[in-house]
Amino acid sequence: RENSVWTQDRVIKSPFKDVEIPNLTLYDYVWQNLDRWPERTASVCAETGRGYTYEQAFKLSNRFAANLRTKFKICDGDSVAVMLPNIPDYPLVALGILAAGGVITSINPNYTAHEVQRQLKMSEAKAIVTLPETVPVIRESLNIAKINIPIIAVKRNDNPVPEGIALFNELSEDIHTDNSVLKQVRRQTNDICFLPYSSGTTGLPKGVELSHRNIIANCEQINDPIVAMHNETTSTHQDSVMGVLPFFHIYAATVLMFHKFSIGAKLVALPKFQPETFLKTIEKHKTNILMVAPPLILLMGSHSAATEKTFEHVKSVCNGAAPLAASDVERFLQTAKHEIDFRQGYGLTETSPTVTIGPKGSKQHATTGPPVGSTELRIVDINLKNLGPNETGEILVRGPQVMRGYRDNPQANKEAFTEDGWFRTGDLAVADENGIITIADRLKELIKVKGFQVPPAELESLLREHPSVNDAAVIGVPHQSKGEAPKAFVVLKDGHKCTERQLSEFVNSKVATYKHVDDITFVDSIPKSAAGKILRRVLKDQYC
Ligand code: 4UV
Repeated sequence: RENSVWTQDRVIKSPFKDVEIPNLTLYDYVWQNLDRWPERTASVCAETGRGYTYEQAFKLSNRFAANLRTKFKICDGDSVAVMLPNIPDYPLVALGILAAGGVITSINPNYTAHEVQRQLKMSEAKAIVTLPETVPVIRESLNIAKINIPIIAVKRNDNPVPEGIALFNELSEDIHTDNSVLKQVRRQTNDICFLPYSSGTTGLPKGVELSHRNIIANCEQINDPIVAMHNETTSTHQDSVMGVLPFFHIYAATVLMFHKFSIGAKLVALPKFQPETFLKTIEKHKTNILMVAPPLILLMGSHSAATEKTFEHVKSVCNGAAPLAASDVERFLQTAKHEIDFRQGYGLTETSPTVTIGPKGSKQHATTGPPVGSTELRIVDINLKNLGPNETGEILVRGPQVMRGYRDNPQANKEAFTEDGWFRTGDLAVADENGIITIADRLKELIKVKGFQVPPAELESLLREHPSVNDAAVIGVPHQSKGEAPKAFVVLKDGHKCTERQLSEFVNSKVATYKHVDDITFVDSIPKSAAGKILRRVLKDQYC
């Protein structure tokens, strides 16, 4: 099969079988095999052991769904925001929203009120599900946005719940719920079901419209026997999967939550990341499958508490979301000592997310493998002309997992797709004779800190809001443990004085910690093109 992946027109075809995409909603897809593992643990909290069986998860999320429709008037196509850490209830909340006919818009639980309000407004969320502890942030965000939507909290301990907040627990456990309202839900497989936010190649975060079919396609693509990391759930086996990547991000949402629920695995949710707890959880829950990003690979190979015993049950490890140093993988594999099937996946929020993944047993750790089933790639030069094997260019993608588009943003969609419908990733890569991809660089302005998106435009617009700032530009610079960190260049207004620290504090109070700007250089001017675009490459070459 190999060597036939390049067509005469220099399009790279997948070496894997085309996928069949069932004509279902994601909700029906995830539950379709429920009767094979009703008593198995679906999700469990790594900290408290609180969790649900598949049967319970199904029942509770359905009741929650019915109450979303009756008590909260959620209708087909309405967005419902989820701002939760990785708790075992997350998949129930998410699947409940889908069962109610809603669309999940996932929000980073560490966001500030300033960041939350923007997404609530843009997604037109009709309700938000969160923790009692986060209610004050949400109330502040609703105040800033001047909107009022109901807040539903997931109670997971004895912490007090603020007044006037409905509880997920009561809504999902109420046995008097009339589930027959769910018969009114009309959702088709091409309808939107998930609306995460991504800045794409340029600008501020935009709503990424993913359909039921997009995500189901991606689940089927990673089910290919040559690609799959899991083993079938049977009467004698259930994979234990580490839920450390944040569920709000597409990598974990599809690959950990929806996919792992569809195959009946046990999802171990880690609500608060701490290196020791993470490593102990792997050992205690006998993790078989680990989905991680580069900082975790680094940690697993270098932390003093990471030993052979920690990884005793680990069979497969997938890395993605940011570039990985081959030496970090080697160190991890040496620590684990036994044979581990390590692979990289590559993808984006806009592609549900998986575009390429290494096949089973691949030892090419620096590559991200060939395109998954039913997926075609092109590597192109700046004129969108197709390049051939071993030539570096931008990756374009076509496949059933590619988003419908950015919500209400025709301009961004025009830039994101070529005229003949290929999605532009903004990543630079090279493909070998067998269509195996190595990511070379990022062409787009996006910065990734620990694998999280940090859109420079967001930080630039905050910097420009400061009364002493005339102009600003932000670029990503290499960082040893985070991969990249933002660095700002600021032009002050004539006659104004302001310290780096004052500016940092001004910006950092409005954004989540991983977006913090702690490196600011004052300059006389920002290099720009004739059209006014910031010449980031010039800044990089000049200062880094
Ligand atoms: O939109 P996003 O935040 O999405 C992601 C998705 C990560 C995935 C997807 C499928 C997998 O199987 C998997 O293991 C991980 O992070 O950011 C998209 C950008 O992240 C960079 C690249 O610049 C994308 O445009 N990126 C994603 N995966 C890799 C990567 C990788 N393996 N190596 C280098 N950069």
